[in-house]
Amino acid sequence: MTSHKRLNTAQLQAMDTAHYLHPFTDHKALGARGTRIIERAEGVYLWDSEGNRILDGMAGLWCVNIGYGRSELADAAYKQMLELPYYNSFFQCANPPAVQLASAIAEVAPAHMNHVFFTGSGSESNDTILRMVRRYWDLKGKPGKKTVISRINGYHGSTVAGASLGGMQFMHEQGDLPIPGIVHIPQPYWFGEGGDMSPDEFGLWAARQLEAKIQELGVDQVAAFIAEPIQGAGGVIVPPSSYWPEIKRILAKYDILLIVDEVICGFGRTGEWFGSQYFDLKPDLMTIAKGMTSGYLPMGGVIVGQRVADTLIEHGGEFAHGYTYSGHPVAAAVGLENLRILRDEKIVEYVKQEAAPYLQEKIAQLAEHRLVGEVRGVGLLGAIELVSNKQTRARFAEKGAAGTLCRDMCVANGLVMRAVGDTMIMSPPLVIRPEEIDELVSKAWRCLDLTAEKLGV
Ligand code: PXG
Repeated sequence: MTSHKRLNTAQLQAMDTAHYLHPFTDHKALGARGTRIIERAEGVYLWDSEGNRILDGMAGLWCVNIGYGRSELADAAYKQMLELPYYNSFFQCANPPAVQLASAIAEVAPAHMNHVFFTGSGSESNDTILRMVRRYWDLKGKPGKKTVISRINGYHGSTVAGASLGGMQFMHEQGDLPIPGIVHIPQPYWFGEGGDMSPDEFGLWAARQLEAKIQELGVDQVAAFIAEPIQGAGGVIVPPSSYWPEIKRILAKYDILLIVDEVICGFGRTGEWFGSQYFDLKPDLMTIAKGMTSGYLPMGGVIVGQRVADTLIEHGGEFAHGYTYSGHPVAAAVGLENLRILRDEKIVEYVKQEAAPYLQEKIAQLAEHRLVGEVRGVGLLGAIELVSNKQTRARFAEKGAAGTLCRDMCVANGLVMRAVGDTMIMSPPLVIRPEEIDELVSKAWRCLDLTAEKLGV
């Protein structure tokens, strides 16, 4: 067996092409081009196998909240592996880090949310939630309430339940999805779909699609509504300010459970511990993963509010669900240390008071660029919409071409920004410093210039 350290880029790329099937990848195209090998990272920077330094404007995949290279997390994992590398949480057992992590999460979660079910990822968490809300309504004597309402272009993972809850058409097409009992309503994406309405008019219209769907299905059929506070993978879609208050009104009127998918917005991204706090939501269940361990080890979970937890606990009987790695002691020890760092170093406060206002002020200036139709964001999430006409919000003829071009320009110039169609998105580590934000924004401006030149506009 050869250590990867001794292999050069070409050797790694050849082995990769021969053996490695990547997520969400066209392997024919990748084989022709070759993978970029990321070798190490520190703070907000990555280094590839050719020695290029790249500012990571995506915090990995929206997850490395405390930044790279924190040896405290490595030490926590090392110590825990020596003491207890694995034991399960089935059969009346628990391990100290998992118990302490559940308690530490309950401390930062909204006041009425005091229980955690551990999983290995965001997708597994949403699978858990689908099972849990159906169990809840069964226990409540309303077994007809099985349908979950979700949103077109929401993202809730890639397992069968996760992808069904999500509203990504290209995923549904490949898997005969969604599974029965999951339906989708329009998203609150004013820039793309708001037409002649004002953002607030459109926000109300989009929220009222929920009421229309509940009435169409019949309230006796509807178990829950699931949504991200701000859609991440869909293109950093910040709903108009009229949207969430109207959704809250509708959920209360029909007594429908609210599932808030906090996989991206959780653990400080918006400048609050959770996106639910940013929008003043009172979820019955929250999906968590990513920033829970800052991505240093895989772990996810479901934070369960009082109403559902009380019913599950007080009714008794087994909830027949769980994973081998639910409450994994090493992942939990890393999660606990990650929470300690977020809290002791006041990183969430830093986002709210310094980093987010600075980033939002700087990226707002990109709206002056001739290629940019809108810039929006909350906390350390940002989106830049590329258009062919600033006034009409018209796109370029070939959908996604400008975004892909801009993304490639960014990587070539030492910046990771993702493209969702023709929307450039960012989600840097929460610890990004002001001078690193300056670097991010000046590189973004330069890459917009290069993209415009290439497009001939
Ligand atoms: N919910 C949300 C809101 C997510 O963003 C998941 C659930 C699923 O988590 P796991 O851990 O199962 O991947 C996610 C994941 C992208 C991208 O291209 C985003 C995610 C995953 C992969 C790619 O932006 N988010």
